[in-house]
Amino acid sequence: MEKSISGVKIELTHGNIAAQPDMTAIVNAANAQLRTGGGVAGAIHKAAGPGLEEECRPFAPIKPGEAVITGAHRLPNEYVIHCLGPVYGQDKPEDELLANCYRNALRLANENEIDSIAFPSISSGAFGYPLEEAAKVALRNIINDCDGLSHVKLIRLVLFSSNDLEVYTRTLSEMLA
Ligand code: AR6
Repeated sequence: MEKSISGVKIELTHGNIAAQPDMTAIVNAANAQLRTGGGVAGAIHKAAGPGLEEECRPFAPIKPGEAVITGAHRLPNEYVIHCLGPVYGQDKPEDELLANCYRNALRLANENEIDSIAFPSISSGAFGYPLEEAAKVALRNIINDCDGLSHVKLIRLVLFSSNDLEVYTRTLSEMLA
């Protein structure tokens, strides 16, 4: 699915965040220590190689909602933006902290004159955020921020399962209806 909002294209696709060679930046669903892990963080660090953890070290630890930017090392992108999502039921208010991830990542992308950025569904894996709620927060904040983006022209959400893609597609259609 594709939609254009204030000149910014929003794309929803099924795939692996670590295999998006046409995107300038990809977003990591990080841990506070900015180390490798499971899910998205594991896939990104594995593909990037050990230089990514090394570059991340001085920035750690980060707090829920925060984002930091690094190079992409062996990944086919220029940048990785690392966001720490909230652990559902623990870091509160969850919706504000999750919103801050998307907003801070887009701010960093725009400040670094990045034209295209791919996000995973932050917090909806190991951190337990219910997918439908996570999709609403992600899409609402991305849509709201499109107006203020002077450099970002393409925002892609890379969903790991066909069910996740379906939920995001339905949520975006309802929001724009
Ligand atoms: N590409 C795109 N999406 C993926 C991929 C992938 N390669 N792998 C998983 N997903 P998660 P979180 C989906 O757990 O909830 C890590 O261990 C997944 O199905 O990666 O923010 C870190 O070290 C889910 O929908 O991130 C942290 O400790 C979504 O991406 C912790 O997990 C997010 O799942 C972060 O937890």
